[in-house]
Amino acid sequence: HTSLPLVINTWPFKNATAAAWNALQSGGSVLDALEKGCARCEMEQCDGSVGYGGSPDETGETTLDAMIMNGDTMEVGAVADLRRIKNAIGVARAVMEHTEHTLLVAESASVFAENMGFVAEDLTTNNSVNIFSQWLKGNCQPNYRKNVFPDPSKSCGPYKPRATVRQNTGAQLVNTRSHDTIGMIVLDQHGHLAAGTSTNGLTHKIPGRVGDSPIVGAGAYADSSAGAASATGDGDLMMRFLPSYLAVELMRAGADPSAACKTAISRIKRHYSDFFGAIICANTTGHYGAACNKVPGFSQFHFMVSNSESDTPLLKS
Ligand code: SD4
Repeated sequence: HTSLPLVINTWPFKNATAAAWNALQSGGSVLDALEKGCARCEMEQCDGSVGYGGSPDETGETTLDAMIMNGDTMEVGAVADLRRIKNAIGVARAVMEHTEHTLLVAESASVFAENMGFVAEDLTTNNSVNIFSQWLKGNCQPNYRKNVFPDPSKSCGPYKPRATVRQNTGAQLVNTRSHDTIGMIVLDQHGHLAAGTSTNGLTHKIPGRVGDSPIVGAGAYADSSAGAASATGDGDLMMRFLPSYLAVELMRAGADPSAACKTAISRIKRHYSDFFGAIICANTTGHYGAACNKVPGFSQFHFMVSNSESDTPLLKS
């Protein structure tokens, strides 16, 4: 396909696309490009939902999730609930390249990162402090608890389980301003594929909550013999369906990227018709597509594309 190489990423995070593209142009691998692209968003705090200073949890702390996957070797490195380290995608890559493991979490992931030379620093900013204090003033709404007492609408906890039949309450509380991950796919001229994500997750999440982004097959998946995909949106729901894995398997079976993306989203809609989420897909020839459901505040989901057909990243929807 003549339009190779290809970089695509979720949301209008144009500088991330450009950073990945430039890394490829200067001879970097697809992994280098993916890391540079996502790191760019971590530094810029894209939309407040990637990197430090965004999405404070119930205690006011920002924690990060990230993943990188090599579609040639199927190696993966991921971190979840990472604390005090800004460069989550870098730590994910270190997990992939300097350990036999796939996923490191929480405090232990931070210790690993520090030992690997990453700088530990506070991820709190005035922005995250403000989001947190507004939420406390608003009686901790939205609140992600269910079947607990005291009633989450009246109190900021602590909560205890209520002895009732557990109900599926769906995803009513999620709002998009708290909810934009960078998910990226990079494909080079030789057909090497990589996919990855970086996010600060969900605002006001319960400490310890990990979303779809660092989970293989959920937040992203890459297989250089089939294609790659990456998802964004309500990770608590989306990760139950492994949408990125599903989309890649559909492309392997011959679906074009748009159809694969659409089916992966439809699978989730069967159970959660109002869920918010989107997915980007690319196959091994550089064709790409996307699909979404209920992007709050927007009529469509936007993503970025760079390939040899254009010098600058293009906004698509
Ligand atoms: C999460 N999926 O942690 C991430 C957030 C996100 O667009 O993608 N927002 O649930």
